Amino acid sequence: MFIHFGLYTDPGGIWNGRKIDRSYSEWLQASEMVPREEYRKLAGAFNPSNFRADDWIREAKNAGMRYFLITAKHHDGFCLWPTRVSDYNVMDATPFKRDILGELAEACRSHGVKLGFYYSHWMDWDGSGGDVFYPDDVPTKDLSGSEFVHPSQDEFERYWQEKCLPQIRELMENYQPDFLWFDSWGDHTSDYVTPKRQDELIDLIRACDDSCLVNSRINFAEPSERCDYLSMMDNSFPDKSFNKPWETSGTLNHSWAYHRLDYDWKSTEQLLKYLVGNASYGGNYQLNVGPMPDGRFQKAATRRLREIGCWMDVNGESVYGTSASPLGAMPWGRITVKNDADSITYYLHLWDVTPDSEIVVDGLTEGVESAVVLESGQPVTTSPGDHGLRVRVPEEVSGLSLPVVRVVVGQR
Ligand code: JFZ
Repeated sequence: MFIHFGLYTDPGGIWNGRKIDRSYSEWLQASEMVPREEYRKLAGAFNPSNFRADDWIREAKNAGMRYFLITAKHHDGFCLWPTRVSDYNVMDATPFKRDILGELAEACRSHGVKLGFYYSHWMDWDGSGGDVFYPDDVPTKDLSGSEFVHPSQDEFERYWQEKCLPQIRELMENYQPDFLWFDSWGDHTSDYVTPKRQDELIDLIRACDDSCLVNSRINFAEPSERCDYLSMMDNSFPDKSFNKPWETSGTLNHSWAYHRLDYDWKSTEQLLKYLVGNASYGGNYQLNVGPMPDGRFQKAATRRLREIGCWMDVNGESVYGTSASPLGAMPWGRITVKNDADSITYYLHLWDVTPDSEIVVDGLTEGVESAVVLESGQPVTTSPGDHGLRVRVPEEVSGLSLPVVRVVVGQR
């Protein structure tokens, strides 16, 4: 579970009574070029009275999720923990005065869910020297002397040494995260997040805890070889495997943070296909929620999480601990694989099949020991074919959503 939560949550994509231009509500400050002093006033209203860390982590676990990450600091520079490095944080600047990251870290530990932090290491719009963003249609000449001018190398270096690195050390020492998720995109990240700075950041993290994982969006275009896992672009689902663990971060609707006018909710079936599709190429799926200003999840979010959880309750083994299928995608669906000492288990994810018809698993020629529908335990008839295994799709699958057939073959 990925969470976007911060000062941008209250406005929820509306500013001065108008829907903001950018579709990501967390981009309010840049989208509307809100002067910093004005934007900072949002801290005075940040008070999620119904925030219960345990409820968030319980929903994640109930959905079958095994790890959790939250926006410790997003592009606006506001921090969800009582950092000593900047008073622009939940304890010093808001009436809420609680350590949101600390409460979530505790809840993750008590529920056995892995913990990670999103940290905007490149963009920081609080004036401390991080890089800035302004709408493409604003001529730079009108920006001279404004808050929206890219920082000089000296200004960025001051931000890097006096805010970014010290805060990463704080997050590591205070909360012992299992992984960090840095954010960048596009080419000009390298203007600031140079190979030298990537090394500096990774050195610090390794020195604090060499088991803490770092993602490739430390510099999306030119990630250090030392990064541990690959982060795809938002909501992009590759049709191939990679030589490193990888993940796609995706939204339930469109915006990452809560947006009052974002009704573009994806169907539970589509979300499950993204999860299984990535698993069939050896990748993870980080599904995002943008909680409401009072801290609760929207019903549309909770409903999808719980429906995904119901499917995972009966079919979870076809995702957890599986690896990419060497057989690739099939016209009728996807395959995930689990290798054991003496057998290989193929999970056939039946997406586009006709009940009581035959499908072929191209390339699967080993002898079958067993084949059953995971959810019902119904035996499935198979026979070796010219190009692969012929599988008789039972009539009864019509009553199942995204049914999975488990086929066990003996190791040669
Ligand atoms: C980035 C963030 O900007 C966004 O707010 C969210 O946190 C997401 C997970 O990561 O998303 C972006 C932003 C810009 C581009 C791509 C992803 N872009 O311009 O290509």
